[in-house]
Amino acid sequence: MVQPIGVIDSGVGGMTVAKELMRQLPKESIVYIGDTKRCPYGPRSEKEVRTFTWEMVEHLKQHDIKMLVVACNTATAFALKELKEKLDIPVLGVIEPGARAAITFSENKRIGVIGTEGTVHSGAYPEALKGIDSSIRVNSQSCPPFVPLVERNVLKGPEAERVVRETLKPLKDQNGIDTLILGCTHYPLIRNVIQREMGDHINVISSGEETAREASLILSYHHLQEQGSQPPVHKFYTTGDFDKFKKIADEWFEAPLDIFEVIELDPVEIF
Ligand code: I24
Ligand code: DGL
Repeated sequence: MVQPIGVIDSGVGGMTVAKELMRQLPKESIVYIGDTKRCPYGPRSEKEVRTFTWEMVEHLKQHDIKMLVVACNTATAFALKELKEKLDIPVLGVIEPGARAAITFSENKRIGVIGTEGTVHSGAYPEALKGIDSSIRVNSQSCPPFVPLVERNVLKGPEAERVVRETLKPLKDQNGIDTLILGCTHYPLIRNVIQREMGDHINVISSGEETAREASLILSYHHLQEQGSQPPVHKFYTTGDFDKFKKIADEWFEAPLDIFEVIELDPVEIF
């Protein structure tokens, strides 16, 4: 039986991670849940994010997944540790791969992180970075206007440039970083604008690419890679509006996906 990789996200942003997984692991099947009904997670409390994340995980239990990828930075920041503890399959978030890559790239050991309020306030990136190398200095900044900007499809041009310039001004003024982690699923879509604003001397790291690389390593380590000659089957589930979800997926993947469905998540009690 083919076992898929489970991918969960607060909405459609995790499709940036799913696309990278499909590119780097073309034989693997994916089952994706986007909680678009309750998106965004960025401004929500830790308890809410943990609860919603567990609800998606409970739903995935029907799909016999062999590995879980938490594609949402905010969900990773608040729930990864407990998911790893309580699930008996490999669980990968988007924070550690991005942190590891940033440390490899940085020459001066000063790293910037941008993300949602939840991700930045959780301190998960500095924790991951310092856990790998305690001498790293981290400047973090939340960028609340970026998710709504991308979701209005403003990905370039004067408005995008203005919002990015104004939001990143404090981080830029502090100076000194040589590497910037895009700690949110949506930011790769405005990567060029961010890169131009920060300058050519800054390495910009997008966690999605790095996460897919690590997913591949984990699968080989556990001998879980798909060997078969069957084409993969990708299933995409949303808790929200079917047409809006499908439209974004069709545009983003530029290839028809196999199954789209609206699902309801059952409530779970967390402690
Ligand atoms: N990109 C994102 N979210 C949106 C959007 C977008 N609308 C245009 N683009 N809307 O995230 C979110 C709100 N919806 C989602 C579905 O349910 C109801 C609410 C980033 C997407 C990353 C794959 C711009 C856009 C697009 C297609 C591909 C990429 C992209 F339409 F940036
Ligand atoms: N997926 C979220 C993240 O990467 C961004 C959107 C949201 O706030 O839910 O943090």
